[in-house]
Amino acid sequence: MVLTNQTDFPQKESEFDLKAYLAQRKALVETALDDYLPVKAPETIYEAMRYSLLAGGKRLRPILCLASCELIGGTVEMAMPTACALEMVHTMSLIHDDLPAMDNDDYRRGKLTNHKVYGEDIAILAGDGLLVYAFEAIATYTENVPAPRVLAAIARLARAFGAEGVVGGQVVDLQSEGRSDISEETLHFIHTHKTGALLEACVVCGAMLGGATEAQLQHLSRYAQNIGLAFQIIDDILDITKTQEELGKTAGKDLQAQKATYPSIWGLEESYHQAQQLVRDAKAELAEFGTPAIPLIAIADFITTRSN
Ligand code: GRG
Repeated sequence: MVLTNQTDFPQKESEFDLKAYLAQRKALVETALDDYLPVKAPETIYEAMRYSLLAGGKRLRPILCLASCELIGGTVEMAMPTACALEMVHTMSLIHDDLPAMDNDDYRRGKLTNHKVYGEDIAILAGDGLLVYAFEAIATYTENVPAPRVLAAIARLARAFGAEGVVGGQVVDLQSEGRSDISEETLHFIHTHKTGALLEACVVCGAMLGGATEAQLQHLSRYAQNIGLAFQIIDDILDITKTQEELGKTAGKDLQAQKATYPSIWGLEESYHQAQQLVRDAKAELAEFGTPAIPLIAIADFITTRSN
């Protein structure tokens, strides 16, 4: 069963076709991204922005945002501009992360990285353009949502992406490279900020737009924190166990850059067990939502079963 609106929610997890749901949501998001960002003059910058934004990827962040808005009783339409903005800022972070001054990567989403195609100067600006346009898109295209909810979502996204969140996590990650004395606490800080903060914002912003209560936001925030950490643990495992073709980006980068990871501290098996426990904890936070939470439950399971 593919969900198109609230009334389609399945009554049992076994009736829910996650693969079809993810494919349908990905297609909706990609159509909206294409519409929101047409090519204008100067063409080079729009082409560079679109090159990375429309290069594929799982679209997990916008899908989480749409799903949490619907869980609260909102619609896909109410959350779509914010969902796309979340994908824009995520793509921006990937473009900058791949730059020679950061991770220096040649491949992303199965294609050459932005700076390899357009040069470092344009890649920096493509990231900047996406970051700023994300906020313009929310403010311009959100309809049928009370303005205070939209403002709250904008503030939440900005906080998650700035020095208190993704930027802060990236800084500590860069400072930790090549050091053998990184504690589990520091690793936890890096991952909860660099990866977890944005995933949490996706779920929380979607729920805010749908009109969630404070208590519902607390549950969803903890759900997202747990899947965020599980997501990064699995990312570290995949970096070791998969090939470049399977990942669409260079494999084995963490070992090469002498990065501390969960597998380097706990080993592969224990890391996988920890990720599974986090997914169980995440799902427990959804208990009070009943059957409308089935998509978020299935997405939590997908975090540990994904292969790229
Ligand atoms: C935040 C203003 C600002 C600047 C960027 C470079 C940087 C600062 C932060 C790096 C953030 C980063 C790249 C974190 C890694 C997150 C992660 C696990 C990405 C992979 O996500 P997937 O697997 O990728 O969802 P797809 O391609 O499927 O979207």
